[in-house]
Amino acid sequence: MLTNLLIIGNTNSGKTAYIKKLMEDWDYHQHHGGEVRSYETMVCLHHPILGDVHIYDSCEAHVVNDIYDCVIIMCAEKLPPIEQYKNEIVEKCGDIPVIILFNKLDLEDARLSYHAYLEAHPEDMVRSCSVKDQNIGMVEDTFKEIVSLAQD
Ligand SMILES: Nc1nc2c(ncn2[C@@H]2O[C@H](COP(=O)(O)OP(=O)(O)OP(=O)(O)O)[C@@H](O)[C@H]2O)c(=O)[nH]1
Ligand SMILES: [Mg+2]
Repeated sequence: MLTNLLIIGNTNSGKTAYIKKLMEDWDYHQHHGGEVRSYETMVCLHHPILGDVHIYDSCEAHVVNDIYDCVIIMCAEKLPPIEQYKNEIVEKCGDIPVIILFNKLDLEDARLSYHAYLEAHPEDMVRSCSVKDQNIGMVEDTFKEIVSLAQD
């Protein structure tokens, strides 16, 4: 099973840090030209149950295309243009799961932003994590749930 996942969001929201954290925990292998750069990454991870997961990381909405099974919109203290991303996703990918993932929950500003968003958007699939503090929000747990959603 192969799952293609896109992570988009503002610069500095922690997209690359999130992927690097997953790579520490999952068996990682390089795949045609895939590499971790701070900007626009493509990596391949393998999980014994969830199978192969290709993760793309960008801050540009234009990279959205129909290969994706699921999109993570990464947020931190500042919100990216979520509505614009969602429109782009529906147009290019149709009805796929979109997860609004708040990172940096170890920081007060990100926590405030997360709670405000949750309250204002009860219809959205909103999750939270912290790459820096695994006691606050396990990166791997949120990711496994997201990949499972993408495979449904
Ligand atoms: N406190 C805190 N800092 C974090 C967390 N996650 C990432 N960071 C820091 O935030 C900064 C930006 O992280 P990146 O992963 O480079 O952000 P990015 O979204 O990939 O940014 P671009 O590549 O510019 O689009 C780095 O200094 C990270 O160490 C977190 O959960 N908590
Ligand atoms: Mg990056």
